[in-house]
Amino acid sequence: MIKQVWIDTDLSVGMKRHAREGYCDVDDGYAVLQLMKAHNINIKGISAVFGNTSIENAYALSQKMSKEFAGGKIPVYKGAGEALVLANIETNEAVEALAAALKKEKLIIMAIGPATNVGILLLKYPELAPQIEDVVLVAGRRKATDYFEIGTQGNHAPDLNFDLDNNAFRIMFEAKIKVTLCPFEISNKVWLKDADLKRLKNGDPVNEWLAEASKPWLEQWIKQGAEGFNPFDVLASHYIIAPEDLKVEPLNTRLEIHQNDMIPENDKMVFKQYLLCDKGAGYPINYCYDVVADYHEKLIKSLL
Ligand SMILES: [Ca+2]
Repeated sequence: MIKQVWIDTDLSVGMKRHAREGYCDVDDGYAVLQLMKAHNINIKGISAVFGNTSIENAYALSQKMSKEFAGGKIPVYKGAGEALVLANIETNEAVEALAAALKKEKLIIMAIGPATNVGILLLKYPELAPQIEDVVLVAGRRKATDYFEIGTQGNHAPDLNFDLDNNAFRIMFEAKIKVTLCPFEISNKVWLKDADLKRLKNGDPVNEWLAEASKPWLEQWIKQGAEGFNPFDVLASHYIIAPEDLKVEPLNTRLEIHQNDMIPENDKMVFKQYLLCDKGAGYPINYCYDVVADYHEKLIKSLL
């Protein structure tokens, strides 16, 4: 059966960070590539969103991937450039295009950036909620003390997609649509290393581009004491293509406020929202927490 999928992404492959030294995450590139290569997936559209990088960069990279690697057959739309503002909801090209697509047929949405575009859609077109088969996102954790540790030097990563737009997530839960979370807990079990980048370079231009652009990103992780990097977003695409390769359990999710774990020795009274998933109270979600034993080889083969 062919699955009809909409991609909402903050692609940032090869981009330099604007706020500090270094490069942006490459993981969206792996997720989009994997969906493009999958035989059971029909990509209906790509909407760009801010997140890892600016909306301008994410939009340009979405256009590049559609044009150079899908013959321009996948339409691309520019979405939100910042978190939604409840007091002044503004729609955008991407939200309107997604709404038009959902009016025609039911879709799975792979939302691998902040969920802003989906949140705006559900506020403006609540009647389209039943048309969303599943939204697959990269966010969440079981406990507020489950830190996202990168490398061996005590560096904590944010729950970036959720942190950038807490309200967008809450809107999805309150709309009672089916939500699947692929959190740090699962992606932290999947590693891409230098040998994998070498294997990826199989002569296919998109593979060459992605492998080359991943090198400085890999270097950043190695400098922090890691042996590779976690391609977070690819767990979302893999779940859509072959859910049997992931271990999933039904849990409930809720937003809670706790001290911000991004600040070491937090005595500064700095708090933030957490997206917690357990068997307690909350909105029902699917929680992906592990991969099958031969997952790494399956992942690499799916990208070649
Ligand atoms: Ca992303």
